[in-house]
Amino acid sequence: EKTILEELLLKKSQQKKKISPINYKKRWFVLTKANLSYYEYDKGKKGSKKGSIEIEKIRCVETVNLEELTPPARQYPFQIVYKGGLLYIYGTNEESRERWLAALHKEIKDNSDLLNKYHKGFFISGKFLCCNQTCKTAPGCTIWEK
Ligand code: 4IP
Ligand code: ZN
Repeated sequence: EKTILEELLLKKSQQKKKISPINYKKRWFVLTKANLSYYEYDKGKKGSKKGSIEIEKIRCVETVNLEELTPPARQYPFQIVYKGGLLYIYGTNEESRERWLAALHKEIKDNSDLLNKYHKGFFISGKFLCCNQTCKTAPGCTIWEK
């Protein structure tokens, strides 16, 4: 499958389990028509695959508002809302983030079940900072201007 875009980006752990740690890992992200996948990356080499999201399962791709006191490495967050989870990724700079948003928007534009509303705040400590809803799958609080 042809690569549309690839870059070393930071990601936040998805915390699929209740006791999962919050941590940030550098992963080599690869976008194809079918998947957004991320791999280990060490000494300039792509390693084993750590995760993958099917493009057709994506429901929203958008920026996220910064938390207070965000370190320099996490200034350009964006979110991937998909059937099965919520992934936060950090662009290396504004151009990097814009490139990923544009490429992803192009690939998901004909997806069924794209959201009309999303959350512009992070989901942290069991709630969305934007609306205080406590369920990760709670309906969005802000119109998504696609
Ligand atoms: C892991 O922490 C990594 O951050 C995983 O990211 C992440 O999986 C795990 O979240 C989290 O527990 P440790 O390495 O300290 O175990 P990666 O897969 O990039 O290594 P995600 O789902 O974010 O890929 P959970 O929710 O899968 O446990
Ligand atoms: Zn919200």
